[in-house]
Amino acid sequence: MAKKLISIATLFVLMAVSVFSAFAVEDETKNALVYGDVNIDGDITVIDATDIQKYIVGLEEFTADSKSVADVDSDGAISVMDATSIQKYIVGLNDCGKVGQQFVTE
Ligand SMILES: [Ca+2]
Ligand SMILES: [Ca+2]
Repeated sequence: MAKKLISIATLFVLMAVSVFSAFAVEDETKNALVYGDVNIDGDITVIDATDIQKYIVGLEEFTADSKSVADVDSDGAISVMDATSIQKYIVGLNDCGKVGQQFVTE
């Protein structure tokens, strides 16, 4: 009887661990997208601002994820204003829209 209880307890622990891991993976995916990090390399740099300028003139293709985090002023369009907001963020100015905020897909 005691043996049976132990194996049931072990089963619950294993279930709890796998549920926890599933949540951990989900969180990691959500953390990956940040407004302004257009090339999704984990940093907001002048390269991201440049990528937006290239996108505007047709030199760069954006993935759906990149498009989601590129419109940092939330006006519905990816424009030079968004690139400017990223540049402001880099030099520490205010009025940089949602740059640096986490993008949540809900
Ligand atoms: Ca980046
Ligand atoms: Ca915009």
